[in-house]
Amino acid sequence: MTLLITGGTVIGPTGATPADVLVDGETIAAIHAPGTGPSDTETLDAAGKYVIPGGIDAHTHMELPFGGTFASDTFDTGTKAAAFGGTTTIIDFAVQRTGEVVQDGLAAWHAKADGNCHVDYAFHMILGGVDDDSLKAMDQLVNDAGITSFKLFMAYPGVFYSDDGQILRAMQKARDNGAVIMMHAENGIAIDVLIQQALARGETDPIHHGLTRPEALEAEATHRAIMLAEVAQDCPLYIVHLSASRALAEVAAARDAGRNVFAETCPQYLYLTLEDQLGAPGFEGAKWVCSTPLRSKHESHQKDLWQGLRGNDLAIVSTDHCPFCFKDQKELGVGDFSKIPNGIGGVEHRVDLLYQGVVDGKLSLQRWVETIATTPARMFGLYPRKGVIQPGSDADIVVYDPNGRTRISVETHHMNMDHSAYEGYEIAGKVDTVLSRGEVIVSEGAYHGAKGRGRYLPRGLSSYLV
Ligand code: DUC
Ligand code: ZN
Ligand code: ZN
Repeated sequence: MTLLITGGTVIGPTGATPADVLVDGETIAAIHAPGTGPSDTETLDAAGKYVIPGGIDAHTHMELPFGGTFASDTFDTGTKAAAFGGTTTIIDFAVQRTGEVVQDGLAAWHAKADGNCHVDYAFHMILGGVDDDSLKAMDQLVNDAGITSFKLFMAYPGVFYSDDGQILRAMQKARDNGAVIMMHAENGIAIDVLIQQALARGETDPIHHGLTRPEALEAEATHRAIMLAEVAQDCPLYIVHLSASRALAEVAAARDAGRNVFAETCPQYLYLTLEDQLGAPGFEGAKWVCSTPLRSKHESHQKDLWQGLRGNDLAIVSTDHCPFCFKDQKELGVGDFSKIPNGIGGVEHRVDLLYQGVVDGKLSLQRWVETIATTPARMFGLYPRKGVIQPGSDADIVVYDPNGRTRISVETHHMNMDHSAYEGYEIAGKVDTVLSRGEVIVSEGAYHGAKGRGRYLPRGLSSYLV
């Protein structure tokens, strides 16, 4: 079946071009000058709208067991919500828990996702224990399983934490096999001291989650990760959920020095703050407990992060989608902020929230598309199948209406959460139509896809590998 998307403006990393896009089956067949495509096909009118590659959220945690509970979106609910928001690929984190065989952790993630996803999906692998076996497993995952990126944690001692020696060994392995090391860069050993001291002083409210994870300990860990990657012969390093100015400065300095260092930020760090959200009265702030934490509005973090996005020191915007309901889940931390499950849900809103950056003059249209789709595809070995509108690529396409409006609310979102981190936010734009591999799965706010239609995407090596 063919479909001609007519009258729209195609946005890609190289610019905005009025063009008609011909979809044949699951892929893009041709890009035609306006009005010159075949006349015997079904058409989709995109006049006055942007035609962009489907969003790729390179950082989600569906069903993650964490903080004594499970992230509340399943692969079913989470990928459907993603589709509504114009995200047609997610890269979730499979988990090797400490003491577990890496391949068993991966098999468990396939079992959760298989047959349940509404859009295509891939996996990174969290290594909860770096030892001889897991180092060997890294090679096997890169060569046979389509997993070419591994996340390590400098935070969460006793849970996911790796020490510097373990990190160095994993980086050396990645340097050899071409994988990317993704780093949760916070000094978890020092943070745990600050947490114990705060609790001993009776400081139990959610805001103390942020106050015990100061910016300095993100910057320090970011610096250390960059230095360890240098020792590992410039192993490709990708800093996840970067939230703060001084951590960004570390990444920028490394990049200026020509290093193989990349970073992502997330919408929560671009829009939400320590004071206004995490510091909300009573226990309300628990909704915004995530790590790295929201930062102070009295410092220049948000301005610096937007600038970093413009200049490519921040390559990607992902969500770190890790939703927990307020009732019974966030409430596990009443009276002790350290027991609040860490995570914010946002997989449905990333494309819109970043478009608001375009409206606000903080990001160009091209950079919007690059940070939400094209660069994630290139960074994580999905390009050119995903992340671009060009012949031969999967027909994952979003028709975006710059004259529409989106109001974010728990009343209307599709994520399995009993609150919204962005309640009441208004976006001057709207996801109009979403195609996933040529199939219209969302139009006029209605869902036409199906659970199980999403496919696993084995990934290649990063396009940015040098
Ligand atoms: N941070 C979060 O907020 N949630 C899940 C894991 C993480 O690193
Ligand atoms: Zn993390
Ligand atoms: Zn995460």
